Amino acid sequence: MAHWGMFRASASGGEITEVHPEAGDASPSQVLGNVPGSVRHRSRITGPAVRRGWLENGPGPSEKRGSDDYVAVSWDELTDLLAAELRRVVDRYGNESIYGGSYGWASAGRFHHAQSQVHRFLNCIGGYTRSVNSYSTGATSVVMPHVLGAHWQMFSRSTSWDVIADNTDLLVAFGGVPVKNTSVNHGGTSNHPTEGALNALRARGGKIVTVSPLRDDMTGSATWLAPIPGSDVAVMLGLAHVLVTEGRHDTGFLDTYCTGYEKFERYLLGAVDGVAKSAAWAAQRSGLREDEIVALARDMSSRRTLVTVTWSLQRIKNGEQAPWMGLTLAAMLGQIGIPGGGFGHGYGSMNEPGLAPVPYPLPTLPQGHNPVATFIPVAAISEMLLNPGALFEYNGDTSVYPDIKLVHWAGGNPFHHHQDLGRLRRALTRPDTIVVHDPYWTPMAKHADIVVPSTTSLERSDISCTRNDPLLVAMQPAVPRFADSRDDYDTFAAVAEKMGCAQEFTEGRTSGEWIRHLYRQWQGYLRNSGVDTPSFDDFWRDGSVAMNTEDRLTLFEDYRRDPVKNALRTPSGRIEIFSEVIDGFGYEDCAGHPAWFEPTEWLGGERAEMFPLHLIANQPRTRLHSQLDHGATSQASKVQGREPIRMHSSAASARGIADGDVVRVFNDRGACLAGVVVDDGMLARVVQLSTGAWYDPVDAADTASMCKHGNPNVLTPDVGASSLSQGCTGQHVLVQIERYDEELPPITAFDPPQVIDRVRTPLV
Ligand SMILES: Nc1nc2c(c(=O)[nH]1)N[C@H]1C(S)=C(S)[C@@H](COP(=O)(O)OP(=O)(O)OC[C@H]3O[C@@H](n4cnc5c(=O)[nH]c(N)nc54)[C@H](O)[C@@H]3O)O[C@H]1N2
Ligand SMILES: Nc1nc2c(c(=O)[nH]1)N[C@H]1C(S)=C(S)[C@@H](COP(=O)(O)OP(=O)(O)OC[C@H]3O[C@@H](n4cnc5c(=O)[nH]c(N)nc54)[C@H](O)[C@@H]3O)O[C@H]1N2
Ligand SMILES: [Mo]
Repeated sequence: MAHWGMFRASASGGEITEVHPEAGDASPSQVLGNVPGSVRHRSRITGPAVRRGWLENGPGPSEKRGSDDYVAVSWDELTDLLAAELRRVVDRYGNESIYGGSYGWASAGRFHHAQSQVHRFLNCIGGYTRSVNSYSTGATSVVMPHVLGAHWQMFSRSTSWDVIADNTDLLVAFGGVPVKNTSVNHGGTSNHPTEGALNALRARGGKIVTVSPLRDDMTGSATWLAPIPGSDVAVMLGLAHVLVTEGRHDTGFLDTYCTGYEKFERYLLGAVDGVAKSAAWAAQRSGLREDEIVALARDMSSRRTLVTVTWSLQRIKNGEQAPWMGLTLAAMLGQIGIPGGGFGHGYGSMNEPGLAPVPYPLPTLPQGHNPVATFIPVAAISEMLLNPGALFEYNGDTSVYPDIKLVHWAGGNPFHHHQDLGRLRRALTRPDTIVVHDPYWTPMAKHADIVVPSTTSLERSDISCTRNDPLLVAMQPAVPRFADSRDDYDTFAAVAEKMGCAQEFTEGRTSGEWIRHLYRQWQGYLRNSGVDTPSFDDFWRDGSVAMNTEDRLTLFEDYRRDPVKNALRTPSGRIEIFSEVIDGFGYEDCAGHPAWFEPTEWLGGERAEMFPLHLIANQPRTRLHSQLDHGATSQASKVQGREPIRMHSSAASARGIADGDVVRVFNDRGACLAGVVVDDGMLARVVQLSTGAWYDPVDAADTASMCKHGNPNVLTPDVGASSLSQGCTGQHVLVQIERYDEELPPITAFDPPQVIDRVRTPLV
């Protein structure tokens, strides 16, 4: 099982040679094609290693990170060094000075889940500074609990695809429903039903309107509206304005199920600032036609309509507004809680929304208790490292950035996920020590002082399952452990032993015993709820257990049925179109109701005079994030070895650029090369370059160096969505593009650094 689907692997000589998707999967992911050849790829870390400068000079800030050599050490030496350094940092600076947020997707599997392992371990040694929220839904996860009393429940208990296919007459999809993203589900998935559901909706006579700068955010027939990126809130306000001025809004629903609509309406109609957020006003900001907006609003109010907003729309500056305004628009239509109507968030962002949830808890490795209260919003990593002691705003509180001495990462790649990589590199010079566990020499591993070679999930046993999939799956190793790599669990157990907390960490179990234990614990829980499951041995032999799911859900059906008994977990118990709590925070960049804020990175502003193209840094079609970028599916998409950038023919020809050319994409933060694919299925001033090409600087010693491979995060802004959420804003960035006529530098991202073998090359 992988995050992108269930498969069987054929192997030979310690390597995966072929993968066969699960027979029941309606639409297996092409990302599976990256797996063959990945175990013994040259970018694997073959054994424990320590950065030469760190070994020679001891811990301390260093500008050599990212360009230093490494020294091969034994496992015993590595675990000695790691235990001693953790002990030194804890004794001298306290546990708060360890940053253990360790954000990232790692691999599927409940026991070997890298974040659970590193957090459990760090808790055993007294805790760590943690991170809160995700890069995925940073803004949503803070605003939605205030206004809807829910966050992840919106996805895991969303209206199911069957219900949509059977009932929705009009699907209005902001950000589309990009089927490419439904490849993936956190923790795995055994089926991919999205495309089939969209086709079933169409076959019933349902209509789809996709609102997105890219045509292919919707597959199959649909009406395509392409607003200027970042202008969706203006479009939604324009739609809302038509509803009110034509008396098409559902006042009964707003009175019974919502609070604060009147205050929002005053803003909408211009009573507050003298500006009516009319369809004409929206047309000016979005580039859509006024009559298109008016017609859509009328259409929406006369049929069973589902308004859905992808997560990408909140991964921008003021990202709270689009989902909040989408919800408000759906509330005005009055169909929330009715099958096939209402609101959705994240259809096409991940496979989970629209899939039936499992009604009981899943086997989980307990992470223990973290006595350190210090935290950061996850995307504030550089900010924290560069500004110890500085104050920051978050969700109504003012907190202080800690002074971090040691960064401990397992299962994530900040050079994939973070913005403004030049700034991240400067930030990573600051700590005394950086520890990275990864199977591969990722750019993050190449910035580590202590490099811990992990196994991949193909090399170990585990249990996988996720909250919206019926199958609990026995993951059995397909190949033996690669070279001198180890399971993260065994590494942590060895370090725990040296630090005197082995019993607390392992509870006396091997990894095999833990997997059996987690299964049995889960089985006991289910038995108490009257559900029988096979014995562990039968489960392991058969390969999976099918669980019950709650089929045919409609989001907030229960709330609609009885808004008192099933009150929402908001202060008012209702949908908060105006939130007294958020209003009370007094933020300039987030008001008490959804509102239009002019973006910083957008074509409507001054910055576009300097950088006239809007780059969409969205999720890659051909892989999960940076994982297996060297795999066949990912490599097949590259252009002259560079990540593909899609451009409209008019933007390309105006710059003397042809399909297949390599270009330099740049702004005042950085530059990267990319390979051009001309595509007219997008706005003329929009370009699209997905995340995930491994960061590959021309000069590894220079933090501002151009990335020759095509990582868009050398360009993106490192700023929080707002004082409320501080969410990641990596989706949008303004750039300029020129043809690159110089000799092409070779791609070196997948080459390991120089690793000195100490036996043969003694250090002086
Ligand atoms: N510009 C821009 N940037 C973005 C986004 C965007 O839209 N635009 N999207 C953001 C989003 S939504 C996300 S979720 C992030 C994703 O960012 P990440 O989750 O950090 O990206 P991954 O490439 O999945 O990194 C996972 C790492 O875990 C390693 N790994 C796999 N299995 C194991 C294991 O068993 N043990 C250990 N120790 N390591 C393992 C992999 O080799 C890989 O290096 O990126 C964010 N970045
Ligand atoms: N194949 C694959 N699937 C994935 C992932 C992956 O790495 N690979 N990553 C997974 C993860 S961790 C996450 S969090 C989700 C993320 O899910 P999302 O954030 O929803 O995914 P993106 O692909 O970044 O963006 C979806 C689409 O939104 C459109 N868009 C961008 N800006 C705007 C805008 O201003 N207005 C409008 N209307 N549309 C806009 C883009 O054209 C883009 O294709 O994807 C998941 N799915
Ligand atoms: Mo994500």
